[in-house]
Amino acid sequence: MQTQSEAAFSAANPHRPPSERDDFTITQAWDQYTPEEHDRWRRLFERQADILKGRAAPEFLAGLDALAIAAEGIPDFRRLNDELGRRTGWQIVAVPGLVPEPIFFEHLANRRFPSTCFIRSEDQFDYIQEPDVFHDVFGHVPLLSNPMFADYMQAYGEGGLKALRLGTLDNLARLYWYTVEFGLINTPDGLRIYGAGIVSSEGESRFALESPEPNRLGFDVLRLLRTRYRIDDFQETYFVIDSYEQLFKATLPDFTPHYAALKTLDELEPGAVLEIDTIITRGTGRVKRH
Ligand code: HBI
Ligand code: FE
Repeated sequence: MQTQSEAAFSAANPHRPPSERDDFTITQAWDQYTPEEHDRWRRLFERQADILKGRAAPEFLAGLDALAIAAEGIPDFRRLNDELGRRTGWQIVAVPGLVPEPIFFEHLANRRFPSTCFIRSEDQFDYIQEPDVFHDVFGHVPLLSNPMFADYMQAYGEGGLKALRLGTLDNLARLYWYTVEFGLINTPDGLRIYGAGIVSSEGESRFALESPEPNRLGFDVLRLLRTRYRIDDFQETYFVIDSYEQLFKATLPDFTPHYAALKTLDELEPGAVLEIDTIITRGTGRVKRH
């Protein structure tokens, strides 16, 4: 009986049924993209590039430039990998979609970022639930060119393999969610966005920095491990780091004491605010829009 990911994999690769040893990678087949697909990438890119001026973290914008990820079309992973490999040793491997956690962590722990290579359809232009090549390459890849963030991502992968063994994956997934996907960073010019889920979303790029609704709280690794998240709406709380080094250092200690502490602490709802929190902005609460 095939799992959902294996079924998706077989559908994307009829010529290559997965085996249990398979790492779920496929070929990007860059020359098979259609002009319409490249054009959709261009429109997504130009819209975000405009919104992110003054909103995205400088290291994110520097990564776009360093890797020459630009409007003209869906990047060729082979070309991206030359530059990315030179800078931080990371490589992008193409996968058909979400891959099983053990595979995902195994890739990250070996400096391989599993990126989808399909692009969303026109009717998904403004929102797509699962990652597509725009979310993965525009959202995640630029910061992989930043050495400190690159180290964090590998450490996260290694932590994930440990969490799988300890059965604490749900907690660790929250660390990824509130940093890699929806993280904010303090800069001398104010709060900026580095999370891939925000930078690849038109609405959330504005909301995360400017809306009075969400809480914005100081990063604290145990606090993140306790806090549930929503996958179907903008975040009710954003966590703010002071540097990527702070992120990396948070992953250095063994998490066993954190996992032990979690057994004595309540899990927290996404919108919770605690006395002990470093409150940057206390939100007015998420207005339910749909
Ligand atoms: N697979 N391709 C891909 N991309 C992801 O972001 C991803 C995944 N599998 C699992 C997963 N993310 C999450 O469960 C992580 O928190 C582990
Ligand atoms: Fe993502």
